[in-house]
Amino acid sequence: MDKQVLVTQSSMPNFEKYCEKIKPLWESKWLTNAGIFHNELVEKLKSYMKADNVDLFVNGHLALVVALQALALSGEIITTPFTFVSTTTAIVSNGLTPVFCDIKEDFTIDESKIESLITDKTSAILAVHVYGNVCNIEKIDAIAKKHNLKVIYDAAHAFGECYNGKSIANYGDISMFSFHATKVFNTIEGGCLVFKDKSLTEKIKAIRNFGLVGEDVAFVGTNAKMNEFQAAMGICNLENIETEIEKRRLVSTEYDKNLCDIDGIKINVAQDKYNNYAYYPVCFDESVFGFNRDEVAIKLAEHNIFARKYFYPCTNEMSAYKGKFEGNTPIASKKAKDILCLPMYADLKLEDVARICNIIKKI
Ligand code: T4K
Repeated sequence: MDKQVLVTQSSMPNFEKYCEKIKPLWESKWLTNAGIFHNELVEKLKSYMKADNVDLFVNGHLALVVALQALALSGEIITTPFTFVSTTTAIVSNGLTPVFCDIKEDFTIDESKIESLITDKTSAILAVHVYGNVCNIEKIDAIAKKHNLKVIYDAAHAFGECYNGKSIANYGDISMFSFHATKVFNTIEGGCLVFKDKSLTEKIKAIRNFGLVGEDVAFVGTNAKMNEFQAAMGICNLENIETEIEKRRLVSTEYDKNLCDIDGIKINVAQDKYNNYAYYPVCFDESVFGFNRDEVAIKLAEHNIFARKYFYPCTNEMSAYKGKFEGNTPIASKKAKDILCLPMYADLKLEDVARICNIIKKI
């Protein structure tokens, strides 16, 4: 039986180090609700992301839900269907209407198609740095300014990235990062918001804590607080972030080397520019490669290698949303049919990468 390789594997801190870190919790018995590790992680992230306003959440999805609520958006939100369902659900669960815009070759929202979707009901653009590929920030910013719209980035995949010499966290009105177990940086489950407007601080804090402001409930809130075990995991993992990204870079380079010259296979060329190597997405053009994405996935699975179809289907083709919300998104639909994310994680052995590529080549 071939060795099993899953699409990703969580990076863990040193076991003793984590145990040492969480030991004081047995004394303090303070496990959640803005404890010492929570506050320590906030400060460490501010420094790492060079950001002034950072708030932590129990997961990235609720962070995004809270971001949209905090900005008091209304009506329509222009967004992409080529994403994890969380992006669309965050919009709909806020009572807002997603208006789907198509994507470009690099999987991010096609900024040239945004303006034609703006109506008098549009209040924001919610774009996604898919696989860590950075959206066209300048154009999106210019459109938002011209039409007085808010910009939210779902930066779930983009932790640790820089753009134009600045941390990616500092673009748009709010950026959301996911710290899920499958991400470049994890707090087991978790996420954060980085926001421009300091005056949102208390509102965001309140919404993620049941809307409480003192004894009053000022907002219809939720419970989205990060606990101390998550925060401690984050503090330990953050110490290794540079090594994590460097190891991923080596894996990515090995894939590139093996796959770049195969007809019908399109690798993610945008990756090297911004580089956190969160995913290794590959598009299979059946008419040239001879096999479609599903056939490749099955062949890899026969060898105990489990690649994943991130992101298939597009969110506007999912039963919950299909037919309910607008969107002419042929490129997103095509990409969703061709895409396969190959295994990618820091401890993936280069010989396993070579084995995966050989199976693909033999197909
Ligand atoms: N926006 C975008 C663009 C996103 O991609 C996501 C999440 C969000 C928003 C929301 O952020 P969070 O609320 O999740 O913070 C995964 C993740 O659950 C999800 O975080 C992620 N995106 C999405 C793309 O993928 P699954 O259903 O594929 O996970 P699962 O359980 O099949 O795991 C995949 C592989 O990861 C496993 O085969 C092995 C490995 N793994 C998994 C877990 C759970 C580990 O090594 N350790 C683990 O603990 O959703």
